[in-house]
Amino acid sequence: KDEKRLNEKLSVLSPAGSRRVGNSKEDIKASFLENLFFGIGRIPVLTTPHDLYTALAMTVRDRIFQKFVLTTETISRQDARGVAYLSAEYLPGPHLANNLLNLGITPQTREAMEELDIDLDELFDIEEEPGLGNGGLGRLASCYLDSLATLGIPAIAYGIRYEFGIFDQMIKDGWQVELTDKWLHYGNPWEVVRPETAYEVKFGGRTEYSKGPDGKLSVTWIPGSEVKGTAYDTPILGYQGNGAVLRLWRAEAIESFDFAAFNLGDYYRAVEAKMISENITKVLYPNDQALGGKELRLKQQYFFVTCSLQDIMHLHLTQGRRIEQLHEKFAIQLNDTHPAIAVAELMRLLVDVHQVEWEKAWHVTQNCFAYTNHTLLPEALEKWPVQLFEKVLPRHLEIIYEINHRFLEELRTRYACDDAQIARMSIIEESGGRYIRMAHLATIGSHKVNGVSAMHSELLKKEVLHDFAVLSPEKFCNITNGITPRRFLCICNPLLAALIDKHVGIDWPTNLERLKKLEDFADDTSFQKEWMDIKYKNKQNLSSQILRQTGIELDPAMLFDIQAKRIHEYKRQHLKVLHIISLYLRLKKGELANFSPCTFIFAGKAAPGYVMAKLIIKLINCVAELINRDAEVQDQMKVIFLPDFNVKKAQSLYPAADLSEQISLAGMEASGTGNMKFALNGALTIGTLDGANVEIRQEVGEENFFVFGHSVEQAQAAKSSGYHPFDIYQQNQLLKEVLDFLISGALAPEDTQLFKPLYENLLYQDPYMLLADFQDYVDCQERVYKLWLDPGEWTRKSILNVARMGKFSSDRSIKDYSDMIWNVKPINLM
Ligand code: KOT
Repeated sequence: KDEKRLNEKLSVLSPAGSRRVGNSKEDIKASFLENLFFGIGRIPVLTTPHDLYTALAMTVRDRIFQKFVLTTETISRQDARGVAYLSAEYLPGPHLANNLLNLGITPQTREAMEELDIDLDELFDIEEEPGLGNGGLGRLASCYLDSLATLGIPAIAYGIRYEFGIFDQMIKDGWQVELTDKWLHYGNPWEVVRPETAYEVKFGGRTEYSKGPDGKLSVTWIPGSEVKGTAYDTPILGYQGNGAVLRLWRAEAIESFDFAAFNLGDYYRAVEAKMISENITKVLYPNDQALGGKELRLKQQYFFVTCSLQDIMHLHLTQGRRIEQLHEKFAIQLNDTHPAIAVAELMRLLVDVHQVEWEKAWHVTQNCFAYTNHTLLPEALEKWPVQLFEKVLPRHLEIIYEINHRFLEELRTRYACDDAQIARMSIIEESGGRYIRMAHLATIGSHKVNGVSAMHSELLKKEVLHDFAVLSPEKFCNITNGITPRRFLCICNPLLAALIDKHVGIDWPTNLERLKKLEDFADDTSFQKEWMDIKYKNKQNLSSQILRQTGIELDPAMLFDIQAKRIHEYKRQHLKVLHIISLYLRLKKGELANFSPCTFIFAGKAAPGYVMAKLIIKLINCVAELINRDAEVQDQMKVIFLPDFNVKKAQSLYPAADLSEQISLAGMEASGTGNMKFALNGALTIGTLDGANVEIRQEVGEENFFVFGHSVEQAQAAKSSGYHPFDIYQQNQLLKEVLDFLISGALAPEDTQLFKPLYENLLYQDPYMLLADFQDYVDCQERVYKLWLDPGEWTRKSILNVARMGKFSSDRSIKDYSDMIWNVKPINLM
């Protein structure tokens, strides 16, 4: 009955007749052909594969828009409170398969294509994904947008439409080579440009103060330059219903032509102005977690923040509300400090533009914003040199000084803080150059601050934001990360999803706790058999992909041991390498008793300027080359570096993993989300007590998780009592052999010194304590190999892992944000 009512409403709201957007095989086929002809001017015999992909994308898009009309109408009619998510990065992954799933039309679309002799999977393969992020943080934003849409919470996600996203990674002679990303090369059928939704953005210049007729002092910002931000909307459909919007801003020249310059005959200068404006959204900065004071990066941040805030205010005011009520209608989430300038910008817009009194404006600001921290790594905490900041955003510097002045005054008078504490808490860092600490600005300007796993949130309060947490404990909370089970199970692992459907019913994708029911089948041998068969098929799939890409043949019967994530020393890919070398050396000496044939797969990008991370990639490839060519160990081990890790590749890695490597030094990985994706697809985890590993282990049961390594406390104790990696090297015979092997010439005969920097770093500094955890890791792996010899028991644990992953649905995370931070509720479509 409800469905009928909704459909009636839809037919009133959307002008198109129902035929065009019907969901039967015939309807889909007809509108596909129509889009092919009228949308891109092709007939079936004269098409490229890309034409076919585009026509199908348009066909799907029509259906999405039809649903969207309803969501938009309902939000505005119910005058609902909503969320604005501000993030400099998103990694949505390929849209086509996701949208088909969410519309519930995958089977009939596949049939419609089959009737036209088109393989739907080949169309999936054609899609270029938007690589508008570096890794975990950007993918989290996209999982959250999926859940916001699915739960029916009014939401807009704001970000930057980078023309070039994260670089494509190639491997040449074992080294990473970066190529420019071309995601927009063939056009983007999923976005709609909104030229009428555009805002002006000022940079540089100076401020002027004047007294108005009422005697009040007012400030004018006279900019040095100006650009325009135009909205590009991508509809994000939730599972079976609602929608949300991803609104990305592109920088353009205010006037596409500088006529003043042109009239003077300087045509090139006129066009130059346009080029300079467009530079702002040209490229995503690929550095994860360490950025110097790059002026363009600051401009990017301010650019997307001001467009987003102006848009939020515009939406608010056009609903006939007062600007002082902004916080009653919008919760604005800051995804790390990249958008933290929003605190100063909202104050500027309220005070300078809308003439709201400072105290009132501050109340609105603090109640709008909440801030999520994603890292404790000191080099990742954003700070801007005051000088640079003043050059780009002179008015904002004044506002930040005022915010800071009032805040420090309060510390002195209300909390009687001493000078040392005041210096620690100030937004301005004064020791060794003056910097603006963005985490402090975000914390002071927000009503809530959260970490992304239980452990990380505790460490945040104990370390980076300790003083703030002591003064305002109620401000701090934890929201453990989650992942969307739609993309990371339904789509990437259809065989497993179908098996689960059969045994627990079909509503688990939106109620992930339902997976608990799988516990009933953990000991059922025929169920185990089906489970193992699916894993085997997924490993076959991955193997043929790897064969195509690298020319290396794999045996799906081997244990697939995978580490896929950004390459970073703290994530310790090189610890895995040391382990592989130890196995190889022992195998060669005939000393390895308990071993199960293993395929080790690595995937991940290194920041282009991160020399050590790039050397680690080279090391992996040298080890791979040596081992894969050694006939003696052929049946025992293989090592693969799968190039160009992205969301699409990730989707075929997770379902094929037997073992998931989550081996960062404890205290370093804020949460991790790959750990959740692997476990949800039936991999067992070997991991340290770091980030969300702790909670995963708690959920799946200690006996179903391979834990090793120093705890945070142990690591900190070891460091403060003087950590001497060289002593460990000398005392551990196996470790010594492995490390010496790095510089023995066996790996790089043409340059024996190649890995010396890595070698020396480990022997004399070892900041991420690989040596301290090495032996425990090796021992723990032996337990892994022992269990592998008992497939029934392994499979039982694999089933229990999946059964107990309910907590890690991003739907749960978003419900937590909604209750604890945003105070928002789903809309009612009826
Ligand atoms: C990058 C630059 C500055 C500050 C933070 C980052 C950052 C953090 N980028 N990605 N992260 C990761 O975020 C994920 C989602 O919360 C976490 O799971 C992961 O542990 C972070 O490393």
